[in-house]
Amino acid sequence: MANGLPNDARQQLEALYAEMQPKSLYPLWEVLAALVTKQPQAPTQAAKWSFPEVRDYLMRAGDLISAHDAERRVLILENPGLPGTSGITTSLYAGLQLILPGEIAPCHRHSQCALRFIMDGDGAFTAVDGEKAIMRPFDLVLTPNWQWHDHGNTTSRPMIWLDGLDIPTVRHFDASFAEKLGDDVHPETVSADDSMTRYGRNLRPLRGSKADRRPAHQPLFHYPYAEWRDSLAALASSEAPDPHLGHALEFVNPADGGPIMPTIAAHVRLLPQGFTTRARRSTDATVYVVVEGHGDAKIGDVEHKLSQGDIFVVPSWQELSLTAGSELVLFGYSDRAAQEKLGLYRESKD
Ligand code: 1HN
Repeated sequence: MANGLPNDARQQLEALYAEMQPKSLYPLWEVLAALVTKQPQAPTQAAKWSFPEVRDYLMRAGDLISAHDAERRVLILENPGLPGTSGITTSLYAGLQLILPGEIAPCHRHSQCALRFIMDGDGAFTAVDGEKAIMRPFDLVLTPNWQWHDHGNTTSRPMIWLDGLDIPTVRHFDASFAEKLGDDVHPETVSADDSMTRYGRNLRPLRGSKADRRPAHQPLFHYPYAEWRDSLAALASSEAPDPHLGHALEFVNPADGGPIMPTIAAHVRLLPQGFTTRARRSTDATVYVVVEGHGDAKIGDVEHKLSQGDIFVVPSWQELSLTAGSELVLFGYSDRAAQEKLGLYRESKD
């Protein structure tokens, strides 16, 4: 804002603004400080959802609309600071999806990439390009962008998972494409979990060979709980936790050792009972799931009680300190993958 101007000049400027406005012209000097802030000024608010509460609403929706009619039966976790955007942060989306026994969520593909983090139920599948991943509690399953995907539940129990997508990021770039396969289910191309044996064991089929099925940049799409939990446990029994993170492991794309997808990074952490992390902030607003245990999250100046199943979001550049009331295990995802490529990512630690 150009302050301290004589009244006369101010009046003439206002007249100039009024004359320019119909031509879609505006003075930068009136808005510069709000455009280029000294530090992030996120509209995103810290927020928390309780899984049992969302589950009840989701089951009620399940009585009223089928997965087929809904295409995807999902309750969006919209950030209270971002009304009308369907975003949980300014770049990411989160929702809880229900698929009932016998249902199919029909096959489609889109520019948005997605992760699924399994919250409830055991044994339903996501198929990616015709390869089923059998989903077990707290597994991480990816749907990289533009890959065909359908979900099906052949078990006798409802299946609920968290969907994390880069919807607001794709909207930001006006780069959204989507199409339906037409058939509900993609033809099965290989047996279930085939990619894990080809690409998930520090091996890959020789490049260009017939066995090299998956896209080279995104070969693996299933990270089972049994594996990541075991690694976290081994880490926790071998050394002291990092003061700011606890014991933390990032999920990586075996093609390049980088984040799981071009726009989204994901990790898990374990805090021993009684441990409190030192405050840390970062530019990647992060969505967390409480996988095991209970505790507290201090976000900025506000304390939030954490129970198993809670989903909570920490806005960009707000300090986070976690306390484990019992051994606490968290899953988290953020847009750090995109920010690092753009040279924007920063963090600071107390
Ligand atoms: C989508 O394709 C899925 O495939 C879930 O399960 C949520 C939200 C917006 C756009 C596409 C899915 C979605 C979505």
